[in-house]
Amino acid sequence: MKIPVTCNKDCGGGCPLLAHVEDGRVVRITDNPLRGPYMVGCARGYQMARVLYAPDRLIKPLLRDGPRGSGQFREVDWPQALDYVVEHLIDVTLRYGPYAILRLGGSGSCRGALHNTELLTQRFLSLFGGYTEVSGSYSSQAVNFTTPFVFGTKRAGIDPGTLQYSNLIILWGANIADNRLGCEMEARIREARRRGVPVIVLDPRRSRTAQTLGTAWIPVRPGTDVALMMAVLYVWIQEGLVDLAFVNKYSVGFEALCQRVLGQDGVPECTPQWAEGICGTPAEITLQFARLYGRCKPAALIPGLSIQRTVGGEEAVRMSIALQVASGNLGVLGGSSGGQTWSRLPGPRMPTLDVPRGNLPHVPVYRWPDALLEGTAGGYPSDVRAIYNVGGNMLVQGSDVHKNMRAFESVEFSVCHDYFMTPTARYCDVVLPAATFLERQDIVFPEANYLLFSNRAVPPLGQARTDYDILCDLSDRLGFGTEFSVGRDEEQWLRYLATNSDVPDYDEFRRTGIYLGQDQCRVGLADFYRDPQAHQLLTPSGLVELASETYAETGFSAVPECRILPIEPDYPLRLVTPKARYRIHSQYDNIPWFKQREPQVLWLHPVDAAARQVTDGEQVLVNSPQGYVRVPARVTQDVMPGVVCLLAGAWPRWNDDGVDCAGSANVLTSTVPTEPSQGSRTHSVLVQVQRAAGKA
Ligand SMILES: Nc1nc2c(c(=O)[nH]1)N[C@H]1C(S)=C(S)[C@@H](COP(=O)(O)OP(=O)(O)OC[C@H]3O[C@@H](n4cnc5c(=O)[nH]c(N)nc54)[C@H](O)[C@@H]3O)O[C@H]1N2
Ligand SMILES: Nc1nc2c(c(=O)[nH]1)N[C@H]1C(S)=C(S)[C@@H](COP(=O)(O)OP(=O)(O)OC[C@H]3O[C@@H](n4cnc5c(=O)[nH]c(N)nc54)[C@H](O)[C@@H]3O)O[C@H]1N2
Ligand SMILES: [Mo]
Repeated sequence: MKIPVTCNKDCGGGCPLLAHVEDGRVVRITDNPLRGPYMVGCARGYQMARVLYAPDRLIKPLLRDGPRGSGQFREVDWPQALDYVVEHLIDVTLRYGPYAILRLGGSGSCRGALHNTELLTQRFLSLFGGYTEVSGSYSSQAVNFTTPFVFGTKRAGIDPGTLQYSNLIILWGANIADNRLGCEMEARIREARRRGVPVIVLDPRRSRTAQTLGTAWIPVRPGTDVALMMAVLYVWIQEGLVDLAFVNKYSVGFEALCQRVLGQDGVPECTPQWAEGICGTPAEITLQFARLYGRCKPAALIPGLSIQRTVGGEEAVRMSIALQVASGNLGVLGGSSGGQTWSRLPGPRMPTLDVPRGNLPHVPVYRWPDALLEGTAGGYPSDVRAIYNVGGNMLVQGSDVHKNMRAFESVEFSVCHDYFMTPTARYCDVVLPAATFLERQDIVFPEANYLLFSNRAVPPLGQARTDYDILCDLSDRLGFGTEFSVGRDEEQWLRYLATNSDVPDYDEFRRTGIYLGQDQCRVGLADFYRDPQAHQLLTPSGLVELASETYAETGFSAVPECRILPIEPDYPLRLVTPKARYRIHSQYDNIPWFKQREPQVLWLHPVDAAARQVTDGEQVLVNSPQGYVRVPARVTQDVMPGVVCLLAGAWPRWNDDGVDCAGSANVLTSTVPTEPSQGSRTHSVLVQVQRAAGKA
């Protein structure tokens, strides 16, 4: 039997797949043949059966039976587990009020209409009577915060299909070959490259994208992109490459930006030589790049989310937009807005599970452990005593793992739904075994213009249950079961949601697994480009605000500026912590097939290695003010001098000295956010590296 399913992992993808089921088991997963020609899945979806049938998969509810973090649990039956949860949620709320429960979660299942780990938990806790919510996004907080000041909207993305019209593609901190950022993106770029289109990759390391998709790699130190972007604009101004008619028609603030770039009030001229000192990018390369970019149209600038997960990342966002405006590429087929590539444009209508929106206290997600540890005394809106975690491995994925452990230790009660005994689950009091996407059905939202139906390939393994079923049972016990489920099971929900959608035939949708929206070449802000008067932006001027007085009200400069974290004598290396190819964040780290394909190592340039007498393969100690990690060094020219790289997502393994010997990147990161967005800055981390011999 071949069953259309959807990989709903958080790569922007939503990949249409086919589960091959024999004798009640998923034996293989391939692409759904009814997909579009450029839609291809990847190992993380094709190999999902390894997750489904992993020997360490949780299949029974567990209650903690030893100290937090010890991993000692005992199996209980479902009624016992659910009664325990109900009793403790009520107890905490009676004693401390409703806001004492913090909702945590992450990218677990964030693309489903029904089995959406965030919406489900929000709905449940809202009906329970309230909770403390985390606001913002680990992924894209700085760009989400900043873009509305510039465009009046966040919705300024592109469809990958439009790349067929591009004559230049710039992947600015976007590692498409590993991270995907949508199901089609990689194949579309590959196709453009075959047409002879230059694909320029700007990254502190020669990523797989630089190796396999790029026609050129331009190294740039992490967190310094804004300076390089200013130098590009400088060259354009000097060489008459600015599209002034475009700038005047569509934007305000260009003059102020020019003044900044040309140097004024003690701010230096942003020449390529100036940028070289900051970015480490040779001035000659910047000059050539600026000329190519200024002349080759249309040009699609595809920024990764990486450039805004840095200190001052807000400014990189503003400058990348400014470049697309100054070069006349905004709103144009084959161009892009320079804002988030990953920002859903209006697509086929399909509602999701709704959440009663109350007036809840919020804490910025990047600061959740601070909110737990400091509470109202530290200026946070509530004192949290319990954690409800669904679809997140926050202890590992949140910055500063040591702090996260303290935060989990500080609460009186914690629950987790997951597939595995993750490091976060180990710190919880109750761990409930959840079903994977192969064991349930859902409607899934990809980034591009289509919807996917994911059928149930097999029933849940053992006693695992869907998050929806778990929360239905808890709601029943708490007396609001009818409000939570509205009497609908999974199938009834999906049929109900589809009734109010653009999908004309639910059964056909379910059978094929895919519904394509009409326009596969949507361009963000295309209406505004066609007629800026009739489609004014929701900014004070109605135009793109390259300088923004409203933004200045946040306490930062109206004009984009360089706010770059300086290195410190004790921590002279800049660490980046990008995504692994064979993990989704921390997911799959426990599955040997994936683990074997990507050893957890510290990338270190030969110059930095020699200065520390480190040889390739040798164990090194990496430390920041937050902690120590011990991993083998990979001495390589594929990372810039002065920069080191450790992929995010490894589950920590502590030795007796409190050193993590697995290489968990967030042992080194801090919860101090980038301002004013309060976003993550996991690519602005300063560390020192030394030989590990005798140290750990
Ligand atoms: N250093 C560093 N840290 C980072 C990042 C970085 O680049 N560097 N990236 C950040 C970003 S962008 C993000 S989005 C976050 C992600 O942070 P998280 O979302 O916490 O990361 P995951 O490891 O994907 O954790 C998801 C968990 O949900 C479980 N899960 C998956 N599907 C389901 C489901 O349907 N139901 C239930 N109950 N559980 C499910 C998985 O088994 C897994 O344990 O990490 C952030 N942290
Ligand atoms: N395989 C895989 N794919 C994923 C995910 C995953 O966990 N695994 N997570 C998904 C999610 S939730 C998200 S939010 C996206 C994240 O997408 P991104 O944030 O774009 O991903 P990163 O891997 O953090 O960084 C991408 C590239 O940028 C480089 N880089 C780091 N800092 C800088 C910088 O300051 N400037 C420049 N120019 N480059 C820099 C890194 O070396 C890396 O090669 O990826 C999604 N895709
Ligand atoms: Mo993310």
